[in-house]
Amino acid sequence: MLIKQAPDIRSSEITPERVYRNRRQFIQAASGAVAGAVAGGTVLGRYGGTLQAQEPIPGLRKSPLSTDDEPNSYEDITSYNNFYEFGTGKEDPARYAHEMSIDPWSVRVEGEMNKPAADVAIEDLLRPHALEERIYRLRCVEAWSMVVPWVGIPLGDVIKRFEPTSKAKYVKFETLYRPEEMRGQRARSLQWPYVEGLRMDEAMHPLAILAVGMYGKTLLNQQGAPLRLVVPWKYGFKSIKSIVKMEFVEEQPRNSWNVSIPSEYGFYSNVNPDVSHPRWSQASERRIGSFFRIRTEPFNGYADQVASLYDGMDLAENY
Ligand SMILES: Nc1nc2c(c(=O)[nH]1)N[C@H]1C(S)=C(S)[C@@H](COP(=O)(O)O)O[C@H]1N2
Ligand SMILES: [Mo]
Repeated sequence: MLIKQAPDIRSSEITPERVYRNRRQFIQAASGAVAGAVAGGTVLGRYGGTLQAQEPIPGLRKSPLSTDDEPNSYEDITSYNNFYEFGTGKEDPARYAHEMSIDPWSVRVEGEMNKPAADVAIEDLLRPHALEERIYRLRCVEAWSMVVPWVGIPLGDVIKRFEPTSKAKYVKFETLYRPEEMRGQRARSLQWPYVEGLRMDEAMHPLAILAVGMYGKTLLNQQGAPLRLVVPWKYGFKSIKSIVKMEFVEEQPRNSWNVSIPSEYGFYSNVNPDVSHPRWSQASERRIGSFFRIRTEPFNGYADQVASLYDGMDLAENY
């Protein structure tokens, strides 16, 4: 894929040392690494003419839940993105997402839960958990796909800490709303903030993760730094980026794509080759970086693990 050379890196785009230190602390907290275990300092990625800081993440475990598919290149994964907060073009996120500041970052957790509502600093959200590498297929509803070596933690482990009550039937997520830094939010391409949701049993499924990195380093902003959802058996739009809020709710949340075009995008959005999108077939997909189309698998190849979540449901009706 296209990698743009940085034509002109202004010093204002270079992250100050203080920010590096903070980010390093959050990664160390999360991976349980002792101080000084981060070798090599900061790694800088150059994409779309911008410079962003990434931290190497030490002490990663490899998850047995990974796919054997060959991961896409780092360049493909970080230069061809959907993140409408920065524009509707696939290259817009790589070009403009550096305008979003992600440090400090906290997540508001509230709703039907026993623990009191709280603004949880990302360091504290991650601290009790061991980060692991999970290689997953990501299937966009637009019939392209990628394979990404994510770094993250099971969403269910985080949810349990807040002790949702029996009234918590769904989890609702929201992305940062900050139009000064997210130029796509100054347009009405979608409802802002971006909202997504999962049924509680989907959210608790061990395949659902919160990702903070990929290829062994922290996420770039265009990927949804510093914290995004990844739900590999669903179309990509469920995997909401740059999360600032998690709420336990009784009613099914109205997700942004469903609000904007309900006839085309539902709530469940499980990958399903048998149910066409109104404007195109979902039977096959093009893996980014490859010329050929491949067959799309039910539940994106994760049917053995997740199909039972939908026993008795009509998946053409509940698309
Ligand atoms: N906040 C937010 N999250 C988002 C989107 C978005 O526009 N805004 N796009 C979604 C879509 S349609 C896809 S396919 C994936 C793309 O993830 P990637 O860019 O990391 O491949 O992010 C999803 N998460
Ligand atoms: Mo997508």
